[in-house]
Amino acid sequence: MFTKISKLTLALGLTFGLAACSGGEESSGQADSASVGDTVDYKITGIDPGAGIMKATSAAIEEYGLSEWELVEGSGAAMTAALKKAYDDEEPIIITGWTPHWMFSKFDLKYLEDSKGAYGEAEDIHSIARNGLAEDLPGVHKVLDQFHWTPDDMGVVMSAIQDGTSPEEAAAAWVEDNADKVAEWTKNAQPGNGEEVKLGYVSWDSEIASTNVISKVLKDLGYKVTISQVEAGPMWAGVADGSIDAHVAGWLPLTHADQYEKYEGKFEDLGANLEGAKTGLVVPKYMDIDSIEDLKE
Ligand code: PBE
Repeated sequence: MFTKISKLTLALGLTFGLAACSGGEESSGQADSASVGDTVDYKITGIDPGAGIMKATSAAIEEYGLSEWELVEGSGAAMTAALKKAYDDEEPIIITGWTPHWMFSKFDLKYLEDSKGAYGEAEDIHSIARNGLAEDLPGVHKVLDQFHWTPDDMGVVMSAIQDGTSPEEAAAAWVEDNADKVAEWTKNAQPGNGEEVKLGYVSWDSEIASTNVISKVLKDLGYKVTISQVEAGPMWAGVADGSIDAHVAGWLPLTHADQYEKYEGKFEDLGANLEGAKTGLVVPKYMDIDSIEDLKE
């Protein structure tokens, strides 16, 4: 539908020349008759309901006065599948997106400008440990504390997984190729002797990558690591009640602000393991909108 409209607009533009373009800026994309909302059924393709980005998006819908819009729940995997399908057909789609994510290297995408700051400024991803981990497993605590990498590093692992490598293998390959970085994380860390370590994570592509990497590093150091896939709420609750030793998926200051406040004092924030993350509404570059405000039209 979108493609047809584009072609029609283009044809009209060619036939009638500038006279047809009353607005002056009209080029291709949404014709006057179809608003962005019409082209996507007023739907924003979301992910799992527990994700911070879902809450931020509900708030954005309020703040920008997008009352006719619906945020559709799903999962990270369902969202990227919908994105791929739309992209292949050059159809419009609006998703809840984030960086680092492999989707930005697979597809030409853009964030919609967020003039009201509904998605905050840049986010960092923090490592979060249960209270008492430093005393019980000082070596693990030290590695988590020293774990620090870049969006590009994470991108390498994420892309490998997306291309079909298993998360364990992709993590192992990255660890092997980045011995210098790993050596910094494990510097002065007490090796393990089969002690059990339980890490929690949510199946967001970024966190599948980071959790598998840190798990591999701890295993290589001699610990017996189990990684458990959980929802966002239970991940934070698990660290707070001690049933999970740590997670490396704390998006702050905004995305997980609720969980952070809820359990403050019941976990140890080991600081950022990655800087320069971001969340927001994301669309393919071929769509003729630039800002969240444009969804009102
Ligand atoms: N995310 C990816 C998560 C954090 C990691 C942005 C989808 C969220 O809670 O929204």
